[in-house]
Amino acid sequence: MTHTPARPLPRFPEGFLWGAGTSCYQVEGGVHEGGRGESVWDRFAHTPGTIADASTGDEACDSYHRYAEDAELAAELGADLYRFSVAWPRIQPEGTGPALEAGLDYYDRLLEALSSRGITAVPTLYHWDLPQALEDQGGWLNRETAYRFAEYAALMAEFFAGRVETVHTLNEPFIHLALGYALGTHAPGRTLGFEALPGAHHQLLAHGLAAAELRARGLKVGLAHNYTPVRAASSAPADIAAAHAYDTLHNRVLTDPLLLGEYADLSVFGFEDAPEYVHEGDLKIISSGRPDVLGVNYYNPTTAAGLDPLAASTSPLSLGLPFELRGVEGAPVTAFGWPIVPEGLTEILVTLKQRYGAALPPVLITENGCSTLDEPDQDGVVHDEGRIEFLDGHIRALHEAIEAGVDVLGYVVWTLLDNFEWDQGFEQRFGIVRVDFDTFARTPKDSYHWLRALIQDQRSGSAG
Ligand code: IFM
Repeated sequence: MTHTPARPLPRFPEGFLWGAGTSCYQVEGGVHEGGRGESVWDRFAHTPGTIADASTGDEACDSYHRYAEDAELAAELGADLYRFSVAWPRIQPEGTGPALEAGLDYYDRLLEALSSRGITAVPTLYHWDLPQALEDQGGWLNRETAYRFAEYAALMAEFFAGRVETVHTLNEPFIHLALGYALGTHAPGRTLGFEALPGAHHQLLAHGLAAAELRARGLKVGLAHNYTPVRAASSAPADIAAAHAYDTLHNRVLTDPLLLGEYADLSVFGFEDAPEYVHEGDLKIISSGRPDVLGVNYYNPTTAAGLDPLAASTSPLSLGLPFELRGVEGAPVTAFGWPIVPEGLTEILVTLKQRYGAALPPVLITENGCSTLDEPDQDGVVHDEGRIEFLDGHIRALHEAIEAGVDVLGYVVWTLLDNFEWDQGFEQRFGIVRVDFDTFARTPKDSYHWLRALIQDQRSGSAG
């Protein structure tokens, strides 16, 4: 079977980078090895009723032992980049104190497996697995957590200095806050609604403090945000206001301080200008951590509609918001039910450029992909046509954003492996490589072969 696209793909700029990503709790397993401490995800996943299939990340994809196989899969794909995250509790089991040698050794082996195959490592320091000991002291609601993160970042900066170019600090702080602290569907399972907002500020402060530690050791700094273009359900003023409000919350609250050194106007939610948790000097620390590379994770747009002011919102996604969030009418959906709208990627990138102008750093697409209900056929082959179509559409949309003048360094597919998809457990498969969770056997799907052919075509210059 050939895996070339039906329509030739446009040619990406010389030096454009291709890669695949993972995150520690979703793939590593080995949660009791090397003295690793407990994370909020260990505690949450072991709490009955939290995970759709009652699974945990205790073993996940067993990448703690099979990292070399994963590096080989990335190499065979032709990846320039491999994005992974470091498990904070593997380095500091209690979230403070010296680095555990066994933890560093694991990442040392992973870096070696990647560099010996010519792959550039793109580490992220934090992909949601806070040491439980810090959560017990208030987690991201506690300002001190930002300082503990800076301590951890300093340890990792020592380790990465001279070995990688760029270290990303946080992954999707808005999603972590919304699902973990406001709604409670993710770890640590807190249901604070808008009371969670200080957790956004403390994550930004953590980023700013960590950025200084990384730069002091000659490293470049990145941070990956999840972005969604927000569309109004209609041209009615209430819907337009709703779209503006949700855009502010999802796309601006955690980006404006980083790139512009100021908070977006939250008066629409009834908040004052300078909440007490924002201390004097914080915005300076945060904006001096303006990333050298902005990670953009894109999955889908959101439609926002104004609420009848007399009707209470019953949507589980409401966060107590003064409006309602919906899917995209008429759009096909992934197995997760997320609308498939490739042009949303062009739209959000162009919006970021218009919004931030010269303050927008070069962008790396740090996540993009979809879950599909793919199963192997009798020969063990996974024909995940839906994922190929998804990736094809989004990669074309990305090219359009580049044509429109957005500086994009590369594209990292989410994800290399089927993995532990948080509260969905192993029920949602996002990988371009199938993982059998009983044997941990890895089988590249058709989408893997398709992406491999695409990367080869782009390198050989034969793309149309
Ligand atoms: O699997 C997650 C990832 O950890 C963060 N971004 C979204 C992905 C799909 O839900």
